[in-house]
Amino acid sequence: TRSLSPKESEIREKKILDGIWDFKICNIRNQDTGFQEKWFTKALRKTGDVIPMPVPSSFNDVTQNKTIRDYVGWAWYETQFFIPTSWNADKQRIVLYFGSAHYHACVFLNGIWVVNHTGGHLPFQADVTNNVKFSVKNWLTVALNNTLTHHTIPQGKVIYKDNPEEYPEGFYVQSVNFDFFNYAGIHRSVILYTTPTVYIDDIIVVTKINGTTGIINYTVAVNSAQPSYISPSCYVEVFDMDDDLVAQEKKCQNVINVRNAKFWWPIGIHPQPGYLYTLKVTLLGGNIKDVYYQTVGIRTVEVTDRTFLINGKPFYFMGFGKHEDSNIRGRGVDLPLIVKDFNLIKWIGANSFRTSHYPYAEEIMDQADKQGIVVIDESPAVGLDAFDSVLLTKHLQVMTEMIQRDKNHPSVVMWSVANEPKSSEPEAKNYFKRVVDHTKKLDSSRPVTAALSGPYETDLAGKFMDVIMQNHYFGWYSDPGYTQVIYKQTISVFTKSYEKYKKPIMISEYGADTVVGLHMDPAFIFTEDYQTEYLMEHHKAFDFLRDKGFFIGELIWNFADFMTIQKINRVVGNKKGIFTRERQPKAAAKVLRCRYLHLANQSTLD
Ligand code: E9O
Repeated sequence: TRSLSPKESEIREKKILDGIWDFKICNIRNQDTGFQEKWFTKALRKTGDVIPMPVPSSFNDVTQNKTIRDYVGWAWYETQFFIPTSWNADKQRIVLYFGSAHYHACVFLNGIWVVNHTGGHLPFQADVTNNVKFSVKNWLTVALNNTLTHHTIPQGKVIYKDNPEEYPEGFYVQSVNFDFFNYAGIHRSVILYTTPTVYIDDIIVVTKINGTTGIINYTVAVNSAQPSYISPSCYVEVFDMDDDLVAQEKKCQNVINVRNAKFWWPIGIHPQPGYLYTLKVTLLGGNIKDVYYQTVGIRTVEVTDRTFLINGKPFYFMGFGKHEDSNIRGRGVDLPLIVKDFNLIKWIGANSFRTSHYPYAEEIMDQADKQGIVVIDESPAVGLDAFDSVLLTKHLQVMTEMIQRDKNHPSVVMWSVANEPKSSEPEAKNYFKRVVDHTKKLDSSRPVTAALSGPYETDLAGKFMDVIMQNHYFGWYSDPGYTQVIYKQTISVFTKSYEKYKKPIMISEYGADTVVGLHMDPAFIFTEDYQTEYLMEHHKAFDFLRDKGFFIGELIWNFADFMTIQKINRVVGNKKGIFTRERQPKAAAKVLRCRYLHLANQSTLD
C-alpha cells in the first residue's frame, strides 16, 4: 500500500527507471515457464531471446508481432540500474514505486520477490531498503499478466477453443466487458525514491470556505514503525503561488485559516482558474527530518437535490469521457499527449472530463488541478455483470486505492464507482449500497456517482448515488440515422429519471461514430455531418432540461477516437471522438466549441 505520490524535496530524492527495458512473453501453452525456470534470478537476456520494450508504454503496438499485440498471459520485463552511494551513507529508506502496471504484477529485485499488485490503473510500491545493492548493478524483473476474468475489475473471460479440427492447439481468446483495447504493459513511470526512516506517510487535506477565508483541515500521518522514544512533531507552512508564506501551524493535525484566500475555481468561471497553494510539511523527530510538499486547492463541493455546487456556485459540466489511448504507446503515459489534450480541452471551451473507465495517470490529475479542469474520477469497474462477494471485495479495494491516491486533488469533485453496470440485477442493490458506503466512509467530502445505462425504471443502484449519470445513444444505438428522435427521447428519459431519483442528473455519454473525412447531406450515419447534427439535436434538448433546473451537465462520448477490440462494428477503433486519434478536430468540434464558449460566458462570476 502507499499513499503519497513520490516527490522530491530537500530531503527526498528520486531516480526514475523509465527507459528501454528487456522484454519477452511466455509460450502461450506453458504459462508458468518463467516462474518454473526462475527467470527473475538472472538478467532476462540470459534466459533466451529478449526484445527491447519501452517503459512506460503498452507492449501491444510497438512490435510487428501479432502474437505480442494480442497476447494474453505472463509477460516479463527487466532493467538494470545503480543506486547512488550517497543513499547508503545517509541511511535512507528506499522505496520502489510503479505508477501502474496492467494487470497483475509480480516484482523481483535482485532475484528476490518484493511485491505483487492486482489492478492495472493505480500505483503500488515496496520498501526495498534491504534489497538494493550499493556498489554493484541491481536488476529489476517484473512479471505481468493481463488476463481478465469473471473476478477481476474490470471483468473479462478467457474462452478456450478445444476443437482441434477447427482451431490450432491451445487456441483461446480473451473476451472483455467493454469495447476499448485491453492494452497491457508497464503503463506509468517506475521510480525509486528515498525518505528518512521516520517519514511522512500520508497527508489528508479537506478544505472549507468561510466568507473570504479558506480553511485547510489537514492530517499528517507518520509511519507507525518508528521507535517509540521518538515522538515526531509537524510544522506546516502554506505558500501561495508567488511562493509567499501566507499561514503556518504546528501539530500533525490542525486547521489552518488562510485569510483573503484565492479559491480553486474551475476554468471558465473565474479569471484565475486552478489556484493552488503549497503545504510545506516538515516532520521533526529525533535527529530525523522529513519534508513533503503537498499542493492544495481551497474549494468546496456540495450537492442539493437538483444542483451541483462548487464554492457555493452552481456548476454545469461541459466536457468529455476520455481514454488514455494513443498510437504506438497504447495506454502508456505520454507527456506531449497529456499537454496536447489539455490544450484541446481549453480550445474547445470544455470545463470537465470523466476518467472513463479507470483512474488516469497522476500527471493528468496534476494538470487538471493546475488548469482548473473539473474531474469525475472513475474506478475501473466498467461493465460489471455479476455482483458476488469476491467481486465486491475487489471493488472495495480498488476504491480504497483510488481514493488514497486522488483524495487531495481539488480537480476531483466526484467519485464514479462504476460505468454501465447491469444494475437491474437483484444483487446489484446490496452490492452498490456496500460500494457507496465504503466510498463515503473513506471520503465524506465528495459526492458519489455512477454512469448508468440500463432502463432507469428497473435500476437498483441510482438510489445510493448523490448524482445520477446516464449514458444514452438515441439516434445511434437505437433508431440509427434518425436524429429527429433525439430531442423528444432525451427530454423524456431525463425528466422521468429525475422524477424517480430526485437528484441532480447529467448525461455522461452521448455520441456517434464518425469517420473523419466522410460527408453526406442529408446526413448519414458515420459521416461528419451526422455527428454534427446529432450533437445539435442533443443540445436543444439539453437547453430545455437546463431550464428545468435539475440537469447539471453534458459529457460527450468521446474526446478522441480510440482503439478497441476487434469486432465487426468497430473499424479500427471506436470513432466517436470529437477529435481523431491524432488529435485533429472533426467538423463537430466547431459546433461544440461554439456552444461551450457561449455557455461559459454565461457562467462567469459577477
Ligand atoms: C461505454 C463506452 O466505453 N458505453 C458504450 C460506448 C460505445 O461507444 C463505449 O465505448 O459503445 C455505449 C453503450 C451504449 C449502450 C446502449 C445500447 C442500446 C441498445 C439499443
